[in-house]
Amino acid sequence: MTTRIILDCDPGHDDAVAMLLAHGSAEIDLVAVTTVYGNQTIDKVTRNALSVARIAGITGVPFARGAHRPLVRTLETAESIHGESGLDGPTLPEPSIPLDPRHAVDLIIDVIMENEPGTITLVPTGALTNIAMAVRKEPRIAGRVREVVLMGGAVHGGNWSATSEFNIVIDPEAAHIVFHESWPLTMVGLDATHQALATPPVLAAIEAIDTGPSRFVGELMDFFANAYKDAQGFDYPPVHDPVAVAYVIDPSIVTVRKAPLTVELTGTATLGMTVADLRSEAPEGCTTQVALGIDHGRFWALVTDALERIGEPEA
Ligand code: PIR
Ligand code: CA
Repeated sequence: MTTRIILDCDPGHDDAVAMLLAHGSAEIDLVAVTTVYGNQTIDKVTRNALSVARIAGITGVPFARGAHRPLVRTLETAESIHGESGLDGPTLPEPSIPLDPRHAVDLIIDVIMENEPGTITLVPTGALTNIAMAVRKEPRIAGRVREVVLMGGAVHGGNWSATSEFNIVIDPEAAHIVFHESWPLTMVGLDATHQALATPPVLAAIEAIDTGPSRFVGELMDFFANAYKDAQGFDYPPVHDPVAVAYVIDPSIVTVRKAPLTVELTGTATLGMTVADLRSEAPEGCTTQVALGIDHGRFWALVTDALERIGEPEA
């Protein structure tokens, strides 16, 4: 049984790895890729998504451009981490597939409404603007998606402020909409993704695959490692977004706990903080859960397996 997913992303070094993992996994059927501003502007991340598609040999999958700014707040990008292009490091090829003419919001709605209920998993790895807009435009999608597995938030701490994670804090109103919908939702936040470190043995295993896509990941990780060292003092960079994809492939790789979740919208020092109520067992009917850790070895084995399966795509 494969799981059909829509990847809604802002590539982004770790988004690129998430796309490669989804494409290379035998357990996943990547049915659409949509983009959202975030790590860089919408034009840049959309072009990056198409360049990654070429490197990975992804064809026959619609790619659509989405929101260019948050619902309420002003646009903020993560150039300090992802560079001027949003995917600094490797040389990016010209895209070889066209963009779908639809807005990402419409592609998301169309895919969910055209497929059997309970078959499409949404995997957002950027700001939640497109997802929030989609469920407001077509509320029936809430009852039709299998689940939402998103990278964002944190139970403890943040990376864009003391309390808040980037994907959530740049559009907290969108996150609030998504967190309070009726669909099952798994928040794969920093508590889990800060364990997904690209350590030297991991990088050696990726390098040993010795294909175009594996060398691309190596070049991405070189830049990402330096940026993370300079900006946040990490010895090795956390590769956030593929953890959400890994959870879809094999939930046993991620430790999760059911808990009511919400997003801080009015805090003066805590805007965009995700609040998980872990005081006691989740109440009956709780549809949200939070990731608290990963199995590092099995997570990276999924990534290297996917790169092996992708092999050397035709140029
Ligand atoms: C990563 C990101 C943004 C800022 C930093 N400092 C690091 C991006 C990643 O693409 C990921 O989806 C999420 N946002 C992690 O916060
Ligand atoms: Ca991202």
